[in-house]
Amino acid sequence: MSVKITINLSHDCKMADNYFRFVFVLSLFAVYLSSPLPVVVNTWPFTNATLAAWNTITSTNKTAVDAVEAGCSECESQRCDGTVGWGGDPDENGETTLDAMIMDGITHDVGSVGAIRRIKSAISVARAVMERTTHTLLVGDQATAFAKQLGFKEEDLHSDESINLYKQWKQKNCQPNYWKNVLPDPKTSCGPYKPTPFPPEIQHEKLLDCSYKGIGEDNHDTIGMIVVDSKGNVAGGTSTNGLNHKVPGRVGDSPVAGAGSYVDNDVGGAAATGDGDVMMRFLPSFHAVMMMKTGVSPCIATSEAIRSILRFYPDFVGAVVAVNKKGEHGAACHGIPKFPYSIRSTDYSEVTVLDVPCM
Ligand code: SD4
Repeated sequence: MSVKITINLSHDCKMADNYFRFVFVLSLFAVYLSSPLPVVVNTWPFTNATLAAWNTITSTNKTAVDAVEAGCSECESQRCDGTVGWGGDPDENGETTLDAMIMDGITHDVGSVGAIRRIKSAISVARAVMERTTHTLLVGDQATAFAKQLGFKEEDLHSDESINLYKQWKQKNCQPNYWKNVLPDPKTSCGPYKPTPFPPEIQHEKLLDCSYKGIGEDNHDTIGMIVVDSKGNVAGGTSTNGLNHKVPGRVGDSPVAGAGSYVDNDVGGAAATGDGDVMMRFLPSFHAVMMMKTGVSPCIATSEAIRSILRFYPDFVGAVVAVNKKGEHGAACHGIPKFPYSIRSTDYSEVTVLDVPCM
């Protein structure tokens, strides 16, 4: 059983770093000279997923990849927050499609699926892409065909919730949506749309429009998970149904290596959640891991990854969580009051939720 404790952390990286050092030193005195490994860290208070990954990584002969798959699968079957797994966040046709990825730090291999249709276990199909092909990313109906070929069950991903969400959205004239520079005016009307014939001088300004809609505290809840096993091997992964009312065919950041998640077996790993259309332009997970490679703490590394996005998108909403090979962890976020992430390690004897105040 998982017991959820919430600890509020200071946003100041130095204070947070000192806090973790304090926990670490205490654990040295209280227990013995042990490492905090293995460690499981994931976005949001998805504590059952953390526990499933922990139970896997502490079982005999299980790998960090096994643990990431088990943790993300748990969220997919629980349909965490309605934003992971089947039956949530329908697209403009009322269909739920799934994005997922898994990355193995030992081989630096990645498997992903984008906008996969009618298959519930997206993270396991992503793993199959990694282990049964030399590709990295399969999308849409062809990802479904790949999954079926390997024995995954084709199923309807609609739920009562997704059907109602879709109906309400249609009743509100398809508001909000993600269109711009089209007619009829997407701020008041449904499609089908045609491109606006705007003059070239305003084209540049219009194309820089970055006011994305429909993203809030309850609409960006991808599970992103990093596991470091007791030998220091790292794996990472993500799973999500993306954004409510997305344009059909849209693939977010979550299945993109370096954006949704990234691991380097010499360093550690990171995972992101939030406005994926913006995040995939910056590869924040890759950024955080590369920062950690220079020796900075996960807290500073994630803050820098978020800061680089804010230079261009000051209203950006999202978060990055990271953990290094020593088991030190941290997160940074923007656009929401706080970002909770879940952890289990030998330092945290129960699954614990840490709250980071956002920049
Ligand atoms: C995406 N990053 O598809 C995801 C959104 C998210 O739950 O976090 N959704 O853009």
